Amino acid sequence: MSIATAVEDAKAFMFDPDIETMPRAQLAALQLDRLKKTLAHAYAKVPAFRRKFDAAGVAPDDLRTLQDLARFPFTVKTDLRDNYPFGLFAVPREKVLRLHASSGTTGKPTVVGYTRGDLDTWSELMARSLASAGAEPGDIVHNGYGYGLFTGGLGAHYGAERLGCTVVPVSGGGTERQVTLMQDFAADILCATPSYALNIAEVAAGMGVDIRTLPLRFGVFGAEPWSEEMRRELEARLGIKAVDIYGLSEILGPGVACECHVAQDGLHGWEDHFLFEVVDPETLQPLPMGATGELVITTLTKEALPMIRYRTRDITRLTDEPCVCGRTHTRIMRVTGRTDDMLIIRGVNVYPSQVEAVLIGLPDLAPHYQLVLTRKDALDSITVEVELAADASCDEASRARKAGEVRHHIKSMIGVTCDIVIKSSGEVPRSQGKAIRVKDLRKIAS
Ligand code: DLL
Repeated sequence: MSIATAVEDAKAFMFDPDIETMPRAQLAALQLDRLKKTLAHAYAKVPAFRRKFDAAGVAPDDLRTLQDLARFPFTVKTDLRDNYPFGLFAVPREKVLRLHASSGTTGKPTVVGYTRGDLDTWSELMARSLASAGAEPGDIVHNGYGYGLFTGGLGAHYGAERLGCTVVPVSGGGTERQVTLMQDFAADILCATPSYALNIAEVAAGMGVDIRTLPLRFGVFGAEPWSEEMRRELEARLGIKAVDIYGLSEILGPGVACECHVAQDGLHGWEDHFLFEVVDPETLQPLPMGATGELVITTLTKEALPMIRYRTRDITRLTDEPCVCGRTHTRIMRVTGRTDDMLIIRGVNVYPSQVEAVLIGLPDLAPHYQLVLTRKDALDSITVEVELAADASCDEASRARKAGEVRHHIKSMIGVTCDIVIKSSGEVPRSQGKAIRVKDLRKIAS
């Protein structure tokens, strides 16, 4: 396909072509206008924001250009916890039509709320994202994201309906039934976490169902870090194009950014509703376009829960290089991990997604793995537990050879020495939603 055809093709399916292809100057003017309103709204309605602004010696009127945002204080997850449950809401509680919450590893959950207007914006941005991922009105969307307090299920659900699709609200779990429904209803689009999509592919194979022969065209995968290697694996196993979608509950839920199926190369961040910055996670200074650091997001239209410079902890970089699809919105390149997921093993920084990329590239292994952390005599160790492919030979000698090979590749690609445990097929726990990649036994041991 030539680039021109690709652009026309992609444009045909844009949910909101005027906005998605808006020239930069116009987009920046829209952002400035909305940013001023958001700062004023947060300052007037949320005492916690007012206190933070006052302490930093800034007021909403100090913002004259988009660059002035750098003078405003960051918001972090503990601000939500400290104001649990509704303290950061900028509207009376009765105006909040929906609550979602994410359970943290420690303490209270993070609670987020949406007005009618916010729910409308969310549906629209999810519809835009799904269309960018290849969905079209009339498609059947099999929604395997969890329904409930997690934003994935309902977020994708209302977006798909807004686009004009038929939604199958199946949520996570009951995987054999999911395969049967995908077959019987002839799903066109699969929405799920990448790890759960892999689980579906495996269960289907076990049932003797070849998903590649079904009408399924696109997978819209997100909610956890995944690698290019995992993308290729999912595409091969499911016979689809796999597209990356990003979001977080504190900002919206799914639909903050999404790849286009044309380029599959970075996620278009919807800049008419959000302002993206990347900062150095140590110094907190803004980094230039293209540099890798922590993603910081400011909402531009949120009513119930405006967020000013929210530190996502997600590691990525932005690019403003034009995309072949014709969309002008800045792309967030794949989120490779979180600052708080980063493992430091004897001085080497390791992200689980880096290990994933190595494992999937090796023959005779299944893409199921977990990293186990232990501590002995104040020294941290990492054990990679990975499964053999179902058809690989599993005698002791082959396992030992395989373990040596994995250890060597991880050492040479990532620079860390690991212990390797080669598990038999089916021994690594399967994901029903967000996969648990790291088992940290250090606190228990010490
Ligand atoms: O995971 C929202 C979502 C649902 C996004 C469905 C995409 C699809 P939370 O539970 O609040 O919200 O978790 C947000 O998940 O800060 C990232 O660390 C991670 N995350 C989300 N999408 C991606 C992605 C939903 N595409 C946290 N790649 C975020 C890497 C992702 N990490």
